[in-house]
Amino acid sequence: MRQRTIRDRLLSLLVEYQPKFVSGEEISRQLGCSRAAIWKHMEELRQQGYEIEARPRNGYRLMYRPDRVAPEEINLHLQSNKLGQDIRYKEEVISTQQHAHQWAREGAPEGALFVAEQQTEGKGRLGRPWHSPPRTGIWMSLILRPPIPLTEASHLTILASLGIKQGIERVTGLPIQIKWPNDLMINGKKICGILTELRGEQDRIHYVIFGIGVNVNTPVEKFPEELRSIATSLAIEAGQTFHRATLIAAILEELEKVYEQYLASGFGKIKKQWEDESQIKGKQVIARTFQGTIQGIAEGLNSQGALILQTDRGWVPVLTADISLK
Ligand code: BTX
Repeated sequence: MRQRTIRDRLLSLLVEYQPKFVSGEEISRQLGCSRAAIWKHMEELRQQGYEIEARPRNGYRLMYRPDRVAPEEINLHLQSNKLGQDIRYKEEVISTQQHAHQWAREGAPEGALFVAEQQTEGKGRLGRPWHSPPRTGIWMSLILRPPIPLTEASHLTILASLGIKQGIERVTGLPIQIKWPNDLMINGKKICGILTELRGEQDRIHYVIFGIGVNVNTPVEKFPEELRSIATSLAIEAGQTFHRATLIAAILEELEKVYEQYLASGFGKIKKQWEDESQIKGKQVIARTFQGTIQGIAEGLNSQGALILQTDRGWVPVLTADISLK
């Protein structure tokens, strides 16, 4: 398990006592460090936008807590074994995927997470852009090192969509639909996209990076015109905003459960659960693939994670495509 830093523990104490004061003496005692060290960490928190009132006789009290997805905020909520135990954070990046790839090449541990407040060139599949405005969504990349062959890589997007769905539902209570292979939707509009990228050889995956983008508190006017009919956010759908760090923690915890289940017992149960939750069986599907368009009735997933369509020409497995329901 991750060692919590002094700053993590200081923030956690201030949050725990909020709206009351906590004395400098108590902080020193609990954190096991000097008043001077505490003062330094208080100043760092203030620079990050936390408002902390200091009164000579009462101590310190948290007046305002900015909505940030920094590690110390995520750590306040996260109870996982591996996922998110090592977090890197930046205010603004081109794409969190870039940073995660570099980190993975340098040996990032399984479960390492790169998260940013804003992406200037967030990317979707096939080089498509992913709109990632500042401080309204979750833009993060998670590194895993599953001991599976490349041929089973399709399992990963399936299990990611299940885990992320469950994490978002746990916090928001909103009903999320899964759209194969990599989108989560509410009322037919996209709230989350998952980009799975990996490096490996035939019989071994070196690492997988799940790029996860969730529109959390994005108001309608922050979506560009062309996305308004196809995209939505959790806040728009629920009529309330959500604490993004809490959501990240829930997503990581639920994803970890599904991933551990996968490593322990294979794809079978996950496939079944995905089929039940996606409600895709029996639906008329149009799948746009590199080879052309395929129309058929969805039968579910095969053991590889491909979507099976019953077409005029018989069963066709579709490994990657953009699909729409007829
Ligand atoms: P995708 O190719 O399935 O979806 C991209 C398409 O979705 C775009 O062409 C556009 O039509 C639409 N779109 C763009 N931005 C949004 C948005 N914010 N909400 C809803 N729809 C949108 C999906 O690819 C995978 C996206 C992964 C994004 C994450 S964010 C963290 C990580 N870093 C990074 O650069 N990408 C991933």
